[in-house]
Amino acid sequence: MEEKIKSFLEEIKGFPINTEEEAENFRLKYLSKKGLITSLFDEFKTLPPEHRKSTGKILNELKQAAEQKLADAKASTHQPASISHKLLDLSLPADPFTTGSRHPISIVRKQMTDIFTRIGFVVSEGPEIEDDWHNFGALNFPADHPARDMQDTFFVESEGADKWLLRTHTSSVQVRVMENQKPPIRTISPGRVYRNETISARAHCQFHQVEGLYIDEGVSFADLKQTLYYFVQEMFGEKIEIRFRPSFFPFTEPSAEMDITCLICEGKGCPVCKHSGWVEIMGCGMVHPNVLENCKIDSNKYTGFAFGMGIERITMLKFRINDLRLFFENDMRFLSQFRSVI
Ligand code: 2NM
Repeated sequence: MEEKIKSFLEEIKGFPINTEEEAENFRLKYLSKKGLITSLFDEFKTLPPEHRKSTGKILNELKQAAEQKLADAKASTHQPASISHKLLDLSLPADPFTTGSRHPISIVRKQMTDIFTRIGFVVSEGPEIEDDWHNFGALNFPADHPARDMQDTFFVESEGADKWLLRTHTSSVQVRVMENQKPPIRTISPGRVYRNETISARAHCQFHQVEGLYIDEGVSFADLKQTLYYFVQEMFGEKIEIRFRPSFFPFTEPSAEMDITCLICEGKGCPVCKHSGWVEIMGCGMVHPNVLENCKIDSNKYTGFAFGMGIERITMLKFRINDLRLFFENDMRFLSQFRSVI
């Protein structure tokens, strides 16, 4: 019998226990009421008394070794039995499933570009780091224009004569289009722009623009008005009207600013529209002949209109957001409110 006990001791030592299931198999095989060690104790009782002392000693050692092995294994298999049962409770409700959502600026940028691509405009993009020519020179900004000052524009430290800067508008993209394509040109340029502003609820040093450009023979201010009216009706609804006020930009002549019916009070007058019933949403005008000539387009043959607007401004009006800084803080309490918008 002692030989048998010794061989079981070897067997127990080599028994692999890595999972809770293997631990239970081990217990059933060796330590349960019908297990091998229990039956060895039954056999032990039948031994003649003179053999009992030495056999009893190694039999007890075998039992202790088995119990120790099982205890060690239970401690190292990671979950106590009670918790693992909970983990497997298939009747529990599932964890809530949360998906991400688009940033409101991305939502509105897409709505805006969709409206213009439906009537034949093509999206064009360009670099955010620009040279003086594409951001200012070609656009008819005089050498002493205040926008060319460090006060308004971020310049990038650069070696040599070239002055690099962060584009202050996406008109720079349209200069590249005019330089590289022949009319007819119908393009819109959405993108991020930079201006050296003190950050507040109404101003930021970075924001987003959509600029548009249409050049062909015989393009008139009437085309500009009808295109922008179509845009406003698609973007804000059929009740919304437009009006133009004369303005000035270096790259357009004549130039105008366009207002739409105040969305908050529907034109009745409220604090948002300063009781005028109108809110400004963009600048526009007929492309200045100097700009066309700078881009090697014959200004006697071709005319064009252009416009530019801030995506933040449109988004604020559409979703009634009153602080520009919210767009750049990435606070989940703000962003998660746009989950239901596509
Ligand atoms: C505006 C207002 C008026 C504009 C001009 C051009 C270009 F490249 F054709 F000269 N692009 N965008 C423009 C015109 C932008 O933003 C307030």
